[in-house]
Amino acid sequence: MSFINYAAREINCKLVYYGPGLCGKTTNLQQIYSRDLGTIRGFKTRFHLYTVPGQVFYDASRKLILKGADGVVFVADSQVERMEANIESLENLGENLVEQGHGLTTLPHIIQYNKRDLPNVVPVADLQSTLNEHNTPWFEASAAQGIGVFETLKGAAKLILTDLKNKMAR
Ligand SMILES: Nc1nc2c(ncn2[C@@H]2O[C@H](COP(=O)(O)OP(=O)(O)O)[C@@H](O)[C@H]2O)c(=O)[nH]1
Ligand SMILES: [Mg+2]
Repeated sequence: MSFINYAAREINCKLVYYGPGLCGKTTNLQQIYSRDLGTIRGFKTRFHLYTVPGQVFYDASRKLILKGADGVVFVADSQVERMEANIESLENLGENLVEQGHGLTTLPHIIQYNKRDLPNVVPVADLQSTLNEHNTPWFEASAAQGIGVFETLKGAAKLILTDLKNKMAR
């Protein structure tokens, strides 16, 4: 549901960072802030970044923040002991998207495997088979060190813009 400002020749996209509590969503955003990432058909594209609260009981807030999203970055916490929380959060994302007439198959989304710098992390191949059912683009990151943060953002932007071009072409 991107907002197109014809006067300013600007397209505004909403990108939501989703994931369990303490996985590093806010850290990603702190490294970035709001970014312009290229043009499409002469329109400058501007990305507005949001993050949801991870704790289970904040589901109403998550639903509100997800509304009108053009894309989602699912930030997974790579630590072994957070796998359960990752799975739960990903399921929650799927459910909330379905409620909004979407699904992980129709909304551009990518996965970031964060905290790769820690010693107790799950191998990427295992994360892939557990969390990446739709075989969507994924990136490894250590957001606290700024590693993989922009690659993730650019990957998400690319998916969103491709999706938008397809919609504009219809
Ligand atoms: N070691 C490590 N810690 C991280 C990384 N990313 C975030 N953190 C830390 O994890 C904690 C939670 O991060 P935060 O961004 O607040 O998580 P949020 O709840 O998803 O917003 C903070 O102490 C961060 O510094 C990372 O890549 N590696
Ligand atoms: Mg946060």
